[in-house]
Amino acid sequence: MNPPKKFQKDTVHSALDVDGDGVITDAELQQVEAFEKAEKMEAQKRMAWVAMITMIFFTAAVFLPIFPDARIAALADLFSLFYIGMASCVGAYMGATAYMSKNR
Ligand SMILES: [Ca+2]
Repeated sequence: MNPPKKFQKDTVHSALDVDGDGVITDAELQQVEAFEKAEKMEAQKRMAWVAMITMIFFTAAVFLPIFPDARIAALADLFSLFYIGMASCVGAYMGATAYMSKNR
């Protein structure tokens, strides 16, 4: 039988030893994986919120009198792309969340 594997001193993987006892167990690896998954989901949620808030603020800003009509007309094509991009970010988040909760 092979001897147990050892990590070098101060390895970059020492964060995987959650309880700090010097042994990286399968349970600890699963725990770290779950943490990373939760972190990723949190980042995606934040992205969706930022996209939604940006759309709202942008729409409000365009209606302010400081925004000249000529500029709105010139940027009309860009505006629709902006809304499609932001809305698809929100939609993708909602779709991914619904898909993940279905497969649980
Ligand atoms: Ca440990």
